[in-house]
Amino acid sequence: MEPILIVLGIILVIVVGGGLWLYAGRRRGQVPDDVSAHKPMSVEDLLPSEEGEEPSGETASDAEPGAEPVATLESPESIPGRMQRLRARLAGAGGFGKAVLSVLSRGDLTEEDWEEIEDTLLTSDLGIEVTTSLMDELRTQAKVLGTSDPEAVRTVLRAELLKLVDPSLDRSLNLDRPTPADGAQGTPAAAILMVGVNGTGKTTTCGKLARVLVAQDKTVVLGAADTFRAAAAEQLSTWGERVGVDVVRSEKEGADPASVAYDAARRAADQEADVVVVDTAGRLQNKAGLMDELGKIKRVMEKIAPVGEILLVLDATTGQNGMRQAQVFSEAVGITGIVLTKLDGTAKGGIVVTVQRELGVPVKLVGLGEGADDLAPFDPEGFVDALLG
Ligand SMILES: Nc1nc2c(ncn2[C@@H]2O[C@H](COP(=O)(O)OP(=O)(O)O)[C@@H](O)[C@H]2O)c(=O)[nH]1
Ligand SMILES: [Mg+2]
Repeated sequence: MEPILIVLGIILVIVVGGGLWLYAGRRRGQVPDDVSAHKPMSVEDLLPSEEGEEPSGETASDAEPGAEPVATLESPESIPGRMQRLRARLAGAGGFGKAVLSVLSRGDLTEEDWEEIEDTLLTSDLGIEVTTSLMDELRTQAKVLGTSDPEAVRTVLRAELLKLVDPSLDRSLNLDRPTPADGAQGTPAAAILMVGVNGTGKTTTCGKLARVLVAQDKTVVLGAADTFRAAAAEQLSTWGERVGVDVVRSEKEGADPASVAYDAARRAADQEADVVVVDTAGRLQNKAGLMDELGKIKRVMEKIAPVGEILLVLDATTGQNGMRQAQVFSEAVGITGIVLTKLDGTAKGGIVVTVQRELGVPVKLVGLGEGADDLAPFDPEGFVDALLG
């Protein structure tokens, strides 16, 4: 072959190869959204996000070369990031603590001032019993203190509210891998059962919780045991797809919820997943029916391994009515923790105290918005600080 042809060939390879490399580089540079998904928290992150418009999209075309092609996947926000954002949102709701604080800071309180404080506490869903004892405590402290120094008053009120919320309670989710039931195959996952009245936020919480767990590098299986409405399984599947979590569901509307729950626990054990989260229907037809359905779901799941968490989902905006429903659920099935949703929609944070006292179990998670990452572990100190503004 002519040497000139060899030289031309080499030049051609360099030009074409270089061009392709540059093109690929530009394409990589064309996805600033992906880059911004990993930037630190900013003010915009504190604002409510539009449904389906989470900033953390990641698609297959953005992935490292050689990675498995996957559908549009989202990377959920980390725990510290969401705590900070949720705290800001809670403070924005204007807690009752702030109102009480402003009266207390007047110093030399008249009977009228005390009545104002009492009214504020009562309308915050603290209940009469807690309000009365808190009033006594505050009156005593005010006498001892004998000052209107806002900092000192704040310290006293903060301590009293914190005592009511009880920072000593264990609020961690039980995610320990359970011991398999006798004769069960596979490696059972930690099981979480989500229960509560229709509309309180169960399905949403299952999805948000899956995201929290994925952000903690856990593998998750979701079970759509609300077979009452086909839309419920669809809703859960959408959540699952967004973070790349398997969803076990029945194609048949009205299928046996217990059998779906069992299949989900089975699938999780076969896959050696870390956690299985099972959504249920919230029909409150009568207590016997509820006990029957939830009891059966729990029993069949326990053919694989014990259920470590039964979370009661409560809507914080429903006040006393919600409390009555909660009682029925807690009698129907043993509750291990409470998820208080829609705290963003109420300044009545007193419900946290009331529900813990009446049900005897801690609030473990709180929902503070409709956004995908608007769920966080409940933090008593952060909560009280937010109430005080
Ligand atoms: N503002 C607000 N809305 C919520 C929260 N959690 C759930 N929701 C909304 O409540 C509605 C009912 O939720 P869903 O999960 O379907 O309730 P379920 O019937 O118990 O499964 C939906 O519109 C959710 O977006 C929350 O923490 N804050
Ligand atoms: Mg639902």
